[in-house]
Amino acid sequence: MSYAYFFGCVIPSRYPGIEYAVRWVMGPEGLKLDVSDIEEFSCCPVPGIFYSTDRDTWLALAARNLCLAQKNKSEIVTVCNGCFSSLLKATEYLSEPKVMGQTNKVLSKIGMKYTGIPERVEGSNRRVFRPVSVRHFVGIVHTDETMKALSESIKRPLKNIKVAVHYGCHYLRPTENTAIDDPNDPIKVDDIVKILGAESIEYDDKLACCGAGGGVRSHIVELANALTEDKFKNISNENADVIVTPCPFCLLQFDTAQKSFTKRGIPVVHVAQLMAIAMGADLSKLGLELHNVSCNPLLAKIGVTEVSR
Ligand code: 9S8
Ligand code: 9S8
Ligand code: COM
Repeated sequence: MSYAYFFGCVIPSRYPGIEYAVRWVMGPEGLKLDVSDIEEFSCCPVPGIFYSTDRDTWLALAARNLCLAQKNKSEIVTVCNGCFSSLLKATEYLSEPKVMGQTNKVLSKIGMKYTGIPERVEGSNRRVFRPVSVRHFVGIVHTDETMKALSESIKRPLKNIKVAVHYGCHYLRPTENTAIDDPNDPIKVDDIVKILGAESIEYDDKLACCGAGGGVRSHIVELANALTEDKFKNISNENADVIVTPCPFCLLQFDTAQKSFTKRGIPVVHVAQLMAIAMGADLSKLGLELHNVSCNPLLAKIGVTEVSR
């Protein structure tokens, strides 16, 4: 299967080290998957702002991104929960012929048409169109074959590291029809953390929102930070060494909010960065020095040279 990277906005603009980590982990030095770039991808667009306020504009922009993957016949690899949910939901909306027609009227202005990817039905001349496939990085990694390859590629086992996994809302409930994990008892990021040699700890309200999503951070940052503080207290009570999330927006929130309520910060990394650390990537390329909460205590505990800030 060929994949196309979809990095969204937060990763390239705020945490470019996550992009490096994802490329390294999926590429020839890591899991050796067939992934390429589609340069013309735009914002997904962000669900908390566009989907919630202007459904037609949201769908037209999302459909444009889906058309680009359709042309390449690639599955989209999202690395952000918001991007995953937005693009996946768009494929579901577009499965309604009337909605597809209306959206294609808009797309025709830029010479595009969303149909889904044509597939010939075996043993007949009939073609069916299957929706462009939208995947989350975690869903791709968490397959038997890839988990086996991952377990064989650990160079720096994360012994004695206590990880607090934060999943995030759009990972747990991306749409009404689809899930990548059990929404009430998710395991996939915890499983990845364990394969890397670390301990995944339990803490109260593990499945609660980070506080930022749905436009809350943009509108009332104090409220977003207060919600983050509640989660932080529960994580802190269990003496976590690091907060690990599959969502760069949750990462941004945990990493920036902490200074508003604590001096004893807990580092926050994307699950791809944690994988890259354990799989032996060059630590100076992972952008860890750009995180607001220093990652050096974590690196020291893993026993590797700290990055300069
Ligand atoms: S793109 Fe524009 S703002 Fe963002 S990172 Fe994820 S959600 Fe999609
Ligand atoms: S940001 Fe990422 S996925 Fe969300 S809406 Fe609630 S949690 Fe944090
Ligand atoms: C969170 C995205 S990942 S949004 O703020 O809910 O759109």
